[in-house]
Amino acid sequence: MKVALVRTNPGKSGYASAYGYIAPPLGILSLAGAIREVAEVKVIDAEARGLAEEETVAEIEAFDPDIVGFTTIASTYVNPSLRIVRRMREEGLDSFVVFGGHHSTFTYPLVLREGVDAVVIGEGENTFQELVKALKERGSIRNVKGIAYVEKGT
Ligand code: B12
Repeated sequence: MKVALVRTNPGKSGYASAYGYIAPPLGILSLAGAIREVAEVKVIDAEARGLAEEETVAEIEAFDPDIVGFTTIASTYVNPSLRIVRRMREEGLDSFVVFGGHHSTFTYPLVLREGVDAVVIGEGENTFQELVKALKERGSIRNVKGIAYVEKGT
């Protein structure tokens, strides 16, 4: 089971220009630690590396993950993440897509409407590990608590 964890590049950040640094993506690093026993993990930090969206898509495709998780701890990450998901789909990559972080936690109906497969609500270490295990072992996420997803249109 291969999992890519992505922080997209929202372009100019007020903090980067004011303080001259880009903070490490603590959330997805913590998640990577939480799932490394059950999956091979690759972290793609497009913001720190200044990757364009097509370069981010190319890195995801080259890794060919079963699951791709996008961090949306700030709303600035949402549109770039959704554009990348659309490009992945256009190019035939059918990885299971998970969003997490503050924005998606509070707006999951909107995010799910855009074609995201599941949203992890709140802190992700335990829930995401359960989700990865469920997909690996059963192929179904039905009994995983702490997620939002669409089933039969609801
Ligand atoms: C530290 C921090 C920063 C730092 C570093 C952020 C970073 N790049 O890592 C700095 C100072 C740079 C920063 C900047 C900004 N921030 Co800030 N920041 C925080 C703060 C205080 C903590 C975030 C953190 O590191 N938490 C610790 C880590 C371990 O947890 P985490 O990232 O939340 O991840 C966990 C869960 O969210 C979840 N999760 C997260 N991602 C994913 C992905 C997947 C796939 C899954 C399953 C789960 C998951 O699981 C993780 C583990 O439990 C939060 C408030 C808070 N108390 O959480 C605000 C907060 C995230 N920031 C916020 C904002 C608005 C911003 C700015 C837009 C401010 C600005 N106007 O410029 C910028 C955005 C920069 C950008 N590039 O977009 C808002 C976001 C609200 C929103 N809806 O957009 C918050 C919620 C504060 C608030 N209440 O207003 N921020």
